[in-house]
Amino acid sequence: MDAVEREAYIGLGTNLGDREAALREAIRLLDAAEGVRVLRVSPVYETDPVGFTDQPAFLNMAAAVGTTLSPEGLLALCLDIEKRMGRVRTVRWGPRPIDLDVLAYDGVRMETERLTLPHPRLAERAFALMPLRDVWPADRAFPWADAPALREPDGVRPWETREEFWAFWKKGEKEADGNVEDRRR
Ligand code: A4P
Ligand code: MG
Repeated sequence: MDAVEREAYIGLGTNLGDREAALREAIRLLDAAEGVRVLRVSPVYETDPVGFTDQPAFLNMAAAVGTTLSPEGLLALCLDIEKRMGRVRTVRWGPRPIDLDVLAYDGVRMETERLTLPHPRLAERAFALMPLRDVWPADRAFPWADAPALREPDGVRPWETREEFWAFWKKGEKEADGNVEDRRR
């Protein structure tokens, strides 16, 4: 029996090495994984570091995925991709070649030792909320629309968006809607 596909939202962040290449590689690995397909990607934002501030600026973005994995399965995939891409955990909130967080999974609310959904610090973080809003389904209200972090999204700037940035991934399938791609249409 085929498992039901549900929609989940991954936040991506990077502030070490070739940041562009890291975003592209992480999206490619997500889409290539069994039980996951990337439905939409947000524009890329350049963001000032939050938490531990003495580190380089981040690139942040979000992706909507259709998945038959459980929430725990999707988290495990994210951690595996981070590991395969060479992330070594040192300082909490410190610099990283790639960070993949499960921002939300369908309407699921849960809190275990390994996984909290929606992501515990989401509501405070413009660098996660702005791209998440970009990939949120147009026909559903955005639950964090009134979050204070969105009112004055300091330190979050649209990053240079290039036509060819996602060309490898679009596979020539869809035309651009702004710069958010939607493969469901
Ligand atoms: N975990 C629980 N819930 C989740 C979830 N929904 N998604 C657990 C992902 N992980 C979740 O995270 C630690 C553990 O959290 C995971 O093993 C998982 O079991 P981590 O990625 O190992 O550690 P971390 O990322 O260093 O810490 P943390 O607390 O997750 O940091 P954040 O919240 O990811 O923040 N500033 C800007 N501008 N842009 C950024 O992207 N990122 C961070 C990291 C700090 N400042 C930033 C940015
Ligand atoms: Mg993380």
